[in-house]
Amino acid sequence: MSDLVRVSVTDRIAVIRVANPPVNALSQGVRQGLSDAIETVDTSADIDAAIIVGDGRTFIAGADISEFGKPPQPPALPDVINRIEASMKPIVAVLHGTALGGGLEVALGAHYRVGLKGARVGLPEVTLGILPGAGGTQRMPRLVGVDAALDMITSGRHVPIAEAEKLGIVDTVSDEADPEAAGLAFAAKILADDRGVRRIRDMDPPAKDDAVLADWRAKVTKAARGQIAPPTCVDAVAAALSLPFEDGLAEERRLFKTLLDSPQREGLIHAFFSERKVAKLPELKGVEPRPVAKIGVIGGGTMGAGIAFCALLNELDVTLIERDQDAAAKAAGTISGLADGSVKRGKLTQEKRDALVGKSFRAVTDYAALSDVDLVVEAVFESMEVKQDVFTKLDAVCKPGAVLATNTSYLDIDEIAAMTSRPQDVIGLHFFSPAHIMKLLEVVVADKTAPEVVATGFALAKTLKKIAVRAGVCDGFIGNRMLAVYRAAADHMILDGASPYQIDKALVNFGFAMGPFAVSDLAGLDIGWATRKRRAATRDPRERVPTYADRICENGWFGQKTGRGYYKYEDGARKGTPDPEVEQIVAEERAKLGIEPRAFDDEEIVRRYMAAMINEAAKIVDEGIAKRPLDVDITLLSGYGFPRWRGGPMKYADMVGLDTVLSDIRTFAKEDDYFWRPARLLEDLVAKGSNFDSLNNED
Ligand code: HSC
Ligand code: NAD
Repeated sequence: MSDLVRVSVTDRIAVIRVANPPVNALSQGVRQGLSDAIETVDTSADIDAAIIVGDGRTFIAGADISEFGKPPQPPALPDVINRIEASMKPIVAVLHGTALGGGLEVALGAHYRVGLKGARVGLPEVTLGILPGAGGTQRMPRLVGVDAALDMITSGRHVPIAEAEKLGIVDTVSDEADPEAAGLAFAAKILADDRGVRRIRDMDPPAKDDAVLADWRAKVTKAARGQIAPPTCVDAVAAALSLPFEDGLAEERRLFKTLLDSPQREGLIHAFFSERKVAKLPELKGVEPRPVAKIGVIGGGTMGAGIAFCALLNELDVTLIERDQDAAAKAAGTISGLADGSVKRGKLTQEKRDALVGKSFRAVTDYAALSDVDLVVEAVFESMEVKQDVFTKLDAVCKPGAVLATNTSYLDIDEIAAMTSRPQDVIGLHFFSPAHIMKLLEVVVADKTAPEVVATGFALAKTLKKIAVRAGVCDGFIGNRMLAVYRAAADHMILDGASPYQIDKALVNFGFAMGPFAVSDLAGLDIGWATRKRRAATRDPRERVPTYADRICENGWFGQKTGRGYYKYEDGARKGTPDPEVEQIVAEERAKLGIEPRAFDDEEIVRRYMAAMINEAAKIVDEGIAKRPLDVDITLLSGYGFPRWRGGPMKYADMVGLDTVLSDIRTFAKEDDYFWRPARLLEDLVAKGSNFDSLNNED
């Protein structure tokens, strides 16, 4: 018997205990152990029934994701589950923690299911680009009906145990805290009532209604925007409704394999593991963060108010400092408005809202109110002078050990830190707008930042339910520095003949949440205009300048907030429509520059955009601004709308082939060898026949 699955017997009931920490994933040893355990149960005259429990904090959280893409090792999970179901003695699965994916499928192979309070169940395979491939798509519809099954399978959501009981996924929810005790009590009752075995495979499937399936297919295909797993899940469930059980299983396995072999699966699993690895930095091993309960926020504008609200929602005490009473009152009003919105959407109770805004928050003007805060986030205007003045004041009032953070987008944090007597406590915490919604937090480490301060940044991100990425100091850190370059590639394509609408469309079709021009309209065109003006004096004469963008700004068209930008937003619409006047401006600027426009197809647009992005990312990794390629991937996935199923730009580059990307860059360099300068790291990796992923495991 494998060590990962232990069997003991209590009162003629076998306890099959899966012990594969941390989440009892169904690795080969667990599958073998489960199979052997059922054999023992079936052949022992001393056993009348069995319960399957998970050791530690959870039942089984699914197949072992790290095995996907490697040669399969027997026994296959579907066979193990069929073996459990075939047992002649009642088998009870006891679900605590999270029973997910293959874990829930094991439970569906059992004859009865008991849930513990607080447990959640789900079939999240779709989020990894696959489908429940161990009978989930065949058994779940038989158990809960087509709509409930498709809802779970195509969304991957974690269903709270009370809802799972209502749906009929579990037979009962036990009050016991201990899974073994709950399972033994339930199994004893099954035996006392002589209820015997009960197999989902023997249940009739729900009737097949083609119209219902067509609706689901249309709905998930639209939402999936290029992802193949969701509609394939619908196909698998359709098989459950029309085929005998065994044939349905075979069809499920066939569909599973097509998804398993797809690059989308590779991209999504890379995203899954990278999201977990991103916070594991060798430099933070064994470093304790400083405790943070009270924070200060300086500036209550777009970012400051969002950061303050996010902190309040996550139980921190917040003191906000503004320039004068009016601005403080305005900031307090913004935060009340955000809180009211949350109450309206059912995210916050009125009572909780009143406590957060009334007791845990205050907006004032006197920096003395910050004397006992543990951490401050500065979010004032993007001006070195203003920020340095703020940090001088913070240095004077904050207690020793308080972390002093800036939310600057581009400025040199070393210069800001130099204004204080404690540069070791100064760090960048770069939030994204809207700060209470966007997941990404760049933790920007300056020259003298102490390791505990970096650890505190990561711990704060966890408190705020954000994904933190470590970045070094440079103009724009990881994300905005890349954005400047891939946006420039898009601008060059416009100068040469593409339209903003064609570029946006090509990139949305590629999978981006939005195209770069729609993004600019959302963020405000004035930001880029100010940056161009700031950089004009130091600009290299070889740099191509998107003068058309300045012309648009000169008209006062700053995007959505002014009703006009690259797109027109009529009557406050949030989705813009193409603007012929913008195209006219672009045409005029091309003529002024003597450019004869040429046609671009969508493929070339994507190749240029991605090559620019990947090349800059390679420079960022080479310079140590991002420690690993995965840090770049997570930045783009969680802050810049990069399609998750492509894994991030570095993973995408690996999948396309670095030699292909480099060859594109060299081709483009023939017309503009100033912009298209290949990154040294990219050249090195191509020369070695290696890839970005090879750098993800270096400590
Ligand atoms: C599946 O089940 C497919 C099936 O349909 C079977 C198909 C077979 C078909 C065969 C046909 C022939 N595997 O997240 P945390 C690691 S697909 C391996 O920080 P939490 C994780 O990397 C699976 N490792 O903890 C981390 O490692 P580290 C469906 C897994 O408490 C550590 O565990 N299931 C793993 O915040 C802790 O994880 C899912 O998608 C796995 N399945 O959250 C569930 N799961 O310490 C995925 C976790 O080295 N997991 N790890 O960094 C989760 O959603 C979360 O981990 C939990 C816990 C909610 C379980
Ligand atoms: P904003 O103009 O909306 O707000 C700035 C606020 O700071 C104003 O309310 C102003 O009254 C206040 N302020 C100015 N000087 C102050 C002082 N000395 N003391 C106290 N309050 C003062 O600006 P924003 O968009 O919130 O940007 C703030 C910072 O966040 C900037 O550094 C910006 O680069 C950065 N940032 C902005 C975004 C974004 O999308 N807007 C995203 C990430 C980071």
